[in-house]
Amino acid sequence: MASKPSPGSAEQAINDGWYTELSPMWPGQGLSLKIKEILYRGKSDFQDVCVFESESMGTVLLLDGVIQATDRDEFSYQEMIAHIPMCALERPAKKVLVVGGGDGGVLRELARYPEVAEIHMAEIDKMVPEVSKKYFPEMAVGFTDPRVTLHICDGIKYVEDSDEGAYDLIIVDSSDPVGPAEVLFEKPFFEALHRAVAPGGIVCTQAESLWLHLDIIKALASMCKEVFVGGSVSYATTTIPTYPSGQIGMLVCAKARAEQGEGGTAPLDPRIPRQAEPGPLPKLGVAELQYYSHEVHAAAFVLPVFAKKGLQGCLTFQ
Ligand code: SPD
Repeated sequence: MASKPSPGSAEQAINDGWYTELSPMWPGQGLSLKIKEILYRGKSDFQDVCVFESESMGTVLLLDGVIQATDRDEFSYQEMIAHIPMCALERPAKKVLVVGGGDGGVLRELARYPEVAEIHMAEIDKMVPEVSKKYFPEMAVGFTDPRVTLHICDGIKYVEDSDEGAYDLIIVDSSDPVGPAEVLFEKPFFEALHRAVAPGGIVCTQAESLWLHLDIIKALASMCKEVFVGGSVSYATTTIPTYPSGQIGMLVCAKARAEQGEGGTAPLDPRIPRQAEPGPLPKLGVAELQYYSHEVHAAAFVLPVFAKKGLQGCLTFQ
């Protein structure tokens, strides 16, 4: 007898030439994409990995049956989660850490900044960079930048073991909080992130959808406010057709500046872009930005009324 597909696995989600994204995180709905060809299916130590060619969105990467990236729209998420914090910083970032993000898209975006000296990535699943390099060369091109060091390891342990204030920016490019990424949404991890980021630095984390996960965002933002004392916590949003509800956001948490004691200067306001928009990177074949601009940066923090009300008291600038 054939074994039953595990819930959330790619086996469960692929039927009659169509993939449907099913998850208890968005019950009762599921985006469907018509499949041209399945290119890869594997099971790593951590999750189910699948790549397929779709009719409408190009190549698609699934982890545990959930869309992580498609050729057609990945730039909106990768550019926003990288450039919002990079451009909000008061001083150009020199040392950046990416936790997760094994597809390489965020690395590609960070590589656009000539001032960055070191980019570290802590990715738990070696299958994700391997598969991405093979099937998503335009996204994974960031791995070829000489400033990038890939550490295949537990991201939490990596952050805990980092020196205090080691990074100007830490980006947590995680999958959803079910499965291997669940721990990346918990307080002990945020306390470790706070320790590892420099005073005046930023931690920017994938923070789900306003339409589906307002309760998760509320809890996450409130917890971050407890951790980033004297700093600031903000939510920025981007549109992306292949993520559930077509929208995803990020929490942008600024650590208090060294000189900023109680009653001192105001916390960093990430709604203001301070660093120049990065350009193309011909050396790696990386073209102009397609989504991010300073105008989009400022607009990303403007929340619709229901979200503003729902997050009342959880964010620093309201
Ligand atoms: N619902 C899916 C959320 C996935 C966020 N991470 C995507 C990784 C892209 N680098």
